[in-house]
Order: sequence, then structure tokens, then C-alpha cells
Amino acid sequence: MAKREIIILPDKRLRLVSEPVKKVTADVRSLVEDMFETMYDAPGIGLAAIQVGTPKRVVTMDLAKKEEPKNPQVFINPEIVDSSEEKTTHEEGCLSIPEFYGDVERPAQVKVKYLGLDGKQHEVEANGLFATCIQHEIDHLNGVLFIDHLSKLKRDRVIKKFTKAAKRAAE
Ligand code: K1U
Ligand code: ZN
Repeated sequence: MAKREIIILPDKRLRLVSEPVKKVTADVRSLVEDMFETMYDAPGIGLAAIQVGTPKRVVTMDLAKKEEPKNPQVFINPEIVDSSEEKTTHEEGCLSIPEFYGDVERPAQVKVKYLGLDGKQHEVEANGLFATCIQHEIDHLNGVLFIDHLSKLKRDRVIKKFTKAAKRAAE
């Protein structure tokens, strides 16, 4: 297991559309292990493989509260197959846009089809924070960031701030 570096806005790789996983191989299992180490260390409640620079459709998540036992979940090639008409607004953060938060409106419930680490197809109904988080992570697999759901004014401001910081760091 190894902790990997999380890529930060405005890294262009965050805009890539990730490739589906053809087979759950030892390489995929090793990527998943590294993603959990990276996510728990951050700390975060979710992570998409592209956030560690790997454009594969792999998501890790753990929504357990501090006092609860760990609940690591893996979603390979996740796809939303149904979304509720009802919407909900949740404050979102992103490990690739540190210390910036914004309210995002999304479907309140989604049905998600995915491959497990067992290589088998599964389906799950998500609501609450689970629904918000899985939609945020599937967005990452499609090169979409939560700031894309905010007003252009807010999005441009945050992109400008992170672009300036990246330039300063490169000097
Ligand atoms: O994908 C990511 O960048 C991870 C992100 C997931 C997420 C958070 C909130 C709403 C939607 C999606 C994070 O984990 S940000 C960090 C965070 O939310 C958190 C960290 C420690 C404890 C509790 C929450
Ligand atoms: Zn994110």
C-alpha cells in the first residue's frame, strides 16, 4: 500500500474522461488499496482514481462517522441508472480543491450500477450523503468538478485563485 499525491485544480488531468475497467486485476486491487490509504490520510469521504492521476473509472468511499467502524466501499465503472425528480442541496468539498466549499443541488436519490472488487455486477439505491457523494465521484470520472455546478462567477473566482497559487508554487 502506498499513499499517492492528490492532484489539485487547475491540473488539466481533472478534466479527463476516465476509461472503464475491463477486468478487476491485481493492478486494480492495488490502485484501490492506494486510494483508500490516500483518502483516509487526507482525510476524505470519497476519492476518484483520477484524483491520484489514474484515469480509470474507480471510486473509493467511506461514509462511516468517527465513532463508527470503518465502512470501505469500492465502485468500479459506476453508472447512474435512475435519478429521483426530487432534488436536495448539500454543501460539498473536494480534495482536489482544498478548503473551498459550495452548495450543490443534485437528485436526492439515485440508483447506481457498478462492479465490485469481486468482479461482479451490483446495484445500490443511494440517498442522503451517499447520493451526494456518489454523484460527486461519478462527476470526477467524467471530468466534471463540483464547482461546475456553481455560478460562473464563483467558479471563475476559485479557478483564478488556484491558478495563481499554482503559478506562485512553480516560481
Ligand atoms: O471527491 C472528493 O474530492 C472527496 C470529497 C467527497 C465529497 C465531500 C462532500 C460532498 C460530496 C463529496 C471529500 O471527501 S471532501 C472532505 C470531506 O467531505 C470530509 C473530510 C473529513 C471528514 C468529513 C468530511
Ligand atoms: Zn472531488
